[in-house]
Amino acid sequence: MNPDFSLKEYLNNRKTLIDRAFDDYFPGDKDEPPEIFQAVRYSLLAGGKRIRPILCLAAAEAVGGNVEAVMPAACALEMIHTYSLIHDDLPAMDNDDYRRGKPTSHKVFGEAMAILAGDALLTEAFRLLTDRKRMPDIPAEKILDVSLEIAEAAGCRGMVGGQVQDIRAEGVKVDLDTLHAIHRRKTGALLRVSLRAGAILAGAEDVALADLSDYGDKIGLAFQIADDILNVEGDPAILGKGTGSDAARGKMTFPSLLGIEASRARAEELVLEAHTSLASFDNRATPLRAIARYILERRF
Ligand code: GRG
Repeated sequence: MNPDFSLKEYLNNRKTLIDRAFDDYFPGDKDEPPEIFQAVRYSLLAGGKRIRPILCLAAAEAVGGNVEAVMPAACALEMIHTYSLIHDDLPAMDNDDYRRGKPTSHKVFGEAMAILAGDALLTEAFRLLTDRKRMPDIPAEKILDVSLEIAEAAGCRGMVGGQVQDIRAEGVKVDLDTLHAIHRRKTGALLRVSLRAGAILAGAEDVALADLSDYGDKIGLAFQIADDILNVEGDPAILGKGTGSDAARGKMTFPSLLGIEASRARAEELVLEAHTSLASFDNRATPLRAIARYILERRF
């Protein structure tokens, strides 16, 4: 690992670039009708770690690509993620009052507008992806491939399907394989495709793409285990949302199945495996190596 590399600086720099891009795509509430633009901006600019867009940009970098050239795809991934959080927080789902340290969308704008803000973010994400003016130097067939992969990762075969399996499993005792299968779709698919999107758009060779996909699988699972552990022993003030909700809902999680220590040990193993997946990459993958560890050690 490059000894001069600072992950903190890297993440801050990337977050600034991403926020600037969002400001450019959604400049304010001057558009009609203003309520929907306000609701979209409220959730998009509410903070968050920006892990998915940062992974997309870092994957592009790791294969020698240019960060700004893939920014629309990176932002589209964050928009899909943000829509999923808004809908997940709705009374019909988790009924949460706080997200990213702020009142949830439906608490501020009402339920109808929160549903529409989620719908708008999902739709606008594909608008951003498929607008030829946004990524003019990238071949159209690569953009098409990436759009399909993202749609698959976000839809019934990915995140939405995983959310359905997760709801179905509430209060039911499931085994470790089932838990893995749920999270591979619910959380893993979007993280994995974030890496693939950045790499494909930057022109990655097949071998590099396969290694990055493997890295994505490992960190996707590690991310979910870390999330489950934070739900047990995280600090709500730092998390920006409540804890203990998994146990209250009778949800099977990695800590409830394996215990906290074994869950942490499994996540540690996954981070090492993720590093192994990047063995053939040079220093341009330094950020990805550091992000794998951050995913485990994060406190929010
Ligand atoms: C409603 C279609 C639909 C799907 C919801 C993502 C999701 C599926 C639900 C969110 C609930 C949850 C706790 C999922 C597990 C892990 C996860 C996605 C956490 C939130 O992502 P972070 O930590 O959030 O990247 P920030 O706020 O940093 O962007």
